[in-house]
Amino acid sequence: MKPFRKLFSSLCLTVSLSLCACSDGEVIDNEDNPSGGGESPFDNNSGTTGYAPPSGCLGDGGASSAGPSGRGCVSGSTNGNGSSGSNGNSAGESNGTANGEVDAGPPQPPCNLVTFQYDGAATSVLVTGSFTGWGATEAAGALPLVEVTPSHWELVHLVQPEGVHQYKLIVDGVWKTDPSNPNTEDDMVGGLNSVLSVCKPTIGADECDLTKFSWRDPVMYFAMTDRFFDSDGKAEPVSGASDGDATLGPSGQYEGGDLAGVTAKIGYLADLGVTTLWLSAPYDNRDIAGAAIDPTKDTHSYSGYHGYWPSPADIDFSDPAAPIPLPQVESKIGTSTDLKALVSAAHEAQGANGQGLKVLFDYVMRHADLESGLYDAHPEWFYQENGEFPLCGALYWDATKNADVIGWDHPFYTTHCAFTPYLAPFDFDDEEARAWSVADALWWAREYGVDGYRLDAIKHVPTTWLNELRDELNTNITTPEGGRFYLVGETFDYGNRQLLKSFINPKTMLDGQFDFPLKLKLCQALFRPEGDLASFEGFMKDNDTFYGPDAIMSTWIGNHDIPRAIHFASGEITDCARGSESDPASPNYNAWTANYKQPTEAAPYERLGLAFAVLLTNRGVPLIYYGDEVGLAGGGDPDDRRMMPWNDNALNQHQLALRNKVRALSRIRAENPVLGRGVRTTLAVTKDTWVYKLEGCDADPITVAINRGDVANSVLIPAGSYTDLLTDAAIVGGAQMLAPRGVLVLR
Ligand SMILES: [Ca+2]
Ligand SMILES: [Ca+2]
Repeated sequence: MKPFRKLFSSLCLTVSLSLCACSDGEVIDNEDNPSGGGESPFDNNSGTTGYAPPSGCLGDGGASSAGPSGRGCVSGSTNGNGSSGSNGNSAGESNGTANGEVDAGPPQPPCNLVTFQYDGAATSVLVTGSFTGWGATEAAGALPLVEVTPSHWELVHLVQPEGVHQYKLIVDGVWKTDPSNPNTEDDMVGGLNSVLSVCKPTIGADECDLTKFSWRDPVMYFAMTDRFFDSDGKAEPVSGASDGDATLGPSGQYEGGDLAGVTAKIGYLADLGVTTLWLSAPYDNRDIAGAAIDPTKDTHSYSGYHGYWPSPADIDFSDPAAPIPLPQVESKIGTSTDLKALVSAAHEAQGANGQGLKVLFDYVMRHADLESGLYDAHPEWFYQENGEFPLCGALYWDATKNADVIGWDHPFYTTHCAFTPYLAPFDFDDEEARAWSVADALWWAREYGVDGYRLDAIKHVPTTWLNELRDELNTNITTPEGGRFYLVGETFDYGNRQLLKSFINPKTMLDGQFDFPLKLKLCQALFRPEGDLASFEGFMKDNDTFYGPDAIMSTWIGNHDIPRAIHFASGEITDCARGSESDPASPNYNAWTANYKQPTEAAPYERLGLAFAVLLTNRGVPLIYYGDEVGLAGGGDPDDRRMMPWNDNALNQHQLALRNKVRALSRIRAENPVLGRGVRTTLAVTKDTWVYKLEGCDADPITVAINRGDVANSVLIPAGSYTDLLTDAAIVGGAQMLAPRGVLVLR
């Protein structure tokens, strides 16, 4: 017990029990409470609303019934929103009052009232967790469940504070997860914690001015400049980089895409419904080829075409606004003038939301080229041991784990190790190094007028760096669009949500991160035959609040570090966490291979379209990785970075259909901010279908119905008259047949 109790306080991970929204009659689904799902008289997957359970909590399936364990109820008003931190009607807008359909009903219990249950013979059942201080005994704070009927134990408890908690049951002295709660996460000591989330996401009062841009609105697009569009037919290769035919497969070479090419395609992006552009790192990179991270396995050589190998001069930022010499744009993709023209073109474009496109640069702070002027002048700003950079791929002793741990994940080396011997890792414990890097990031932000950064490999940077960057941004960029200079981090981790969360605080750190755990669950739910939307819905409910009320995560299904999404959708790749593998000896090898061809059947494209439908009709900043709108093929890095195909004649009909769907969905999102700002209520969910509604801000609610099945499935749409925004067809509520892998977006 002891080891994990200690770890819990700082490291625990989480998910939640399902919640019921008392106020708006949200359907209770017991799918995620398998032990009790069928027993509750309030079990309600049919879409009916307005049950009145004994507790007086509308729609509550568990507060005091014999139903499943551990439900919180959402009160009828805004709660858990930032500083208010309490229930009540203070914030005005509400997840429940917006639709005007709900009777006042009985008084609402607080949203953090949770019923814990346990079924089984025992002499003592305790619950303990982050809300009890992890006491192991009643005297130490653990809470006793009462045997209300033979072998059925219950405790109704007001869990505080609101938010996400981890816990375990202690049954006759044995610590175990709550069998009635499917939401668990790694407890970091080889087991699992049960995870509980209390209270539902809410809409801040200041988020409902729909005429104003909010960072909850954007559809983001990642264009990797070198691989997007070659405006002049010229490329500037570096000597020795492994070249390949990037139109069809992997290449490590510069391929000719350029900043002017991105500018030329801003109109395409605006038409596609994109409202924010994430541009690959435009900074001057090293000009010679470099070996792979593990050259003993991957013998290819790579150029800096991706932009992740910055090679700054010894720039003096004494005057932060006038550095000497000026930081340089990578000459192989263009000039400073080209970059300014790109940002201007984006800002001046007419996005589908009626506004210009926002621009994020990828910022790379972890390292600098060994041959850079900066390293040459300040080797002491980089972390070395005995004149060498400790490599991230090596093992280091971790006293807290009493084991060797790889540098990528080691508590110290993760922020001090080098990705490769030629990329000098900054030592951000050095105040001067930190100040230089933060000054550099601030200069690029101001000089080019960008609206945010995508921060590469943020878990490899100490939070002091992040805190100082946020401080400088707050001081120097005082009226950012949407009230934030959006900082979205990349922490490549599909399971450890607590780790992702540890970098999120819009006031002092990140606004959000790329939601790796959501990508995993979305892929499993939609692309795998065994996928289950009821389980996914439970995850989503919890995930909505997990990172805090002010967090804005970027949600995604594909990026440049993993095989292309279409191959997960096709079933060619069955492991939704599969990454790039460049070791030819590995059975998962997928980097430099011709194995990943453009699928020719419809189903994979339709499944990918469904994934975009979920992303584009839910909270977060949905990301489109360039080419995914046409289901571009490709294995792992660098095969996932083929040239963007611009000739529609080279695309099959399913690719064109997918692009039409992504375009329609993106434009629907741009025109209906409620999809990003509103609160989701599930109306019905089964293994294969999910019907939900987004509402709030006095906007017309949007009802979404999806069918992940490969056969048509019927769903029940609440009574009313709707327009299907994807087809403009008029739809009347009632039973609707959804095509295989079909979606309705109804207003
Ligand atoms: Ca070019
Ligand atoms: Ca260069």
